[in-house]
Amino acid sequence: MTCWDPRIEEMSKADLQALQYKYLKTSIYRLYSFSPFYHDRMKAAGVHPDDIRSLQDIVKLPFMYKKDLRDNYPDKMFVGGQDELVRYHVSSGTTGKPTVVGYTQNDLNNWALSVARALSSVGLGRKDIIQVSYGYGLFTGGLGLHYGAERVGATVVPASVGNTERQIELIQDLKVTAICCTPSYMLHLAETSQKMGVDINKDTRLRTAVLGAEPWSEKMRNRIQEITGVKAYDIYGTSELSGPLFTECTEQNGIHIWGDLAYVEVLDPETGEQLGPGEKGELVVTMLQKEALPMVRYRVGDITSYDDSTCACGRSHVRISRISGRVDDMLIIRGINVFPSQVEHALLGVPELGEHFQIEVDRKGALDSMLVRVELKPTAFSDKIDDLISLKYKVAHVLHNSLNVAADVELVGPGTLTRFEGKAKRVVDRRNIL
Ligand code: DLL
Repeated sequence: MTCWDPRIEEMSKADLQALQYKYLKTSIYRLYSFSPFYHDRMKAAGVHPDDIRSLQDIVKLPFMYKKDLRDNYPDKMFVGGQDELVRYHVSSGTTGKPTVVGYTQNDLNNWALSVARALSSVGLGRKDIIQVSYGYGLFTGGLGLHYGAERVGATVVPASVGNTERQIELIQDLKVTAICCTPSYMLHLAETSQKMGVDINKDTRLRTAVLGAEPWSEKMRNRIQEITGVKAYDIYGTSELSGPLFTECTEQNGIHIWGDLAYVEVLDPETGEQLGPGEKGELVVTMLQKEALPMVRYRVGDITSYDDSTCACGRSHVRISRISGRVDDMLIIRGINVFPSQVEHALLGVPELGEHFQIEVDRKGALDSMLVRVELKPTAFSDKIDDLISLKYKVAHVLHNSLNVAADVELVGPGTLTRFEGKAKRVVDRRNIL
């Protein structure tokens, strides 16, 4: 096991909780005094910083939502003056207004520290050459991984996204040992290298992939590991919390949340009640040391569960399970909740199918309809119409069994669907388009 910060990462639970309480209390007093937004919100909830007398009292504090950031665009929620800020990141803003996140120098230091702990927990360090193939710029992926990788002393290749053939040449020529990108881009990279006649396992030194920024499944991990021979680790974070922050360790058994930086709760999204270990609900995060844009009880909208037992790696901090979807990307098809990750999981159980798929949701009359368009593997591609029809029925049956709702299926040839360099757009929902 490689701990970047053993004093913190292996701290006893009692000491960690005492530290969390100290940071929480400081942060709440600061917000009450200097953030008009949070001062008003606390007053409306009838809570004063003096009411927070233990870590458990966090439940008395009001929530923060993504909508708050949009409503206070661009910087009305920031604490402190512009002269204390050293960077902005801006989220893509696919729905509604974008959100802006500001960072002080301490915020950047803590972010890099968090990523450094994350990268060293998957075994990366000074001997590694890490290609960062997340977008650099307003998106947090590129710069977030970049500074964390430099902090562990690795050599960074700031490749950013795009120009996949060139990326593969760089992996070969610069003897890259680890890559950071989205899982869908990792698949695209694997496909492109096959086309170029490059066997990632034999012809390169790539052994580790740090994949995140979009939902993916355990089956997808297995597929990526099989095709490429690379160990794939899940990395998680959101721009509002800083960017990419937390990963699994080499046990691949849950994402470690550094408890001195973040306090996590998992809530029933309907009632807002705290759930227990292993129970799935909405992730709510309080950042304990953030300065420019402190986030308290932030309703992230991601669905997960937590485990507070000590990991086999020795780290004592809480772990969360792989994100299975978002409260708000949940599709309701004829009254039934469907997550794109469930569809992926079901499709990957069919050996003839490739990894790329798209879900189209529409409304025919009063009824929702769902079409799942999925690529065949090159080996399963056939011009025998009967074979294709029976495979199509098989896929429809698998989907129905797993989702409890019927879906139309369209099988398409390998390489037909759009590839994404950033986050994959798996769902086209036409129901809201008038
Ligand atoms: O995606 C930060 C990031 C960059 C994470 C690089 C990991 C690697 P946002 O653009 O604000 O930030 O999007 C955050 O993406 O709330 C999740 O819904 C989703 N997401 C991020 N990582 C994962 C993951 C970055 N490992 C939103 N698994 C989050 C599932 C993820 N979903």
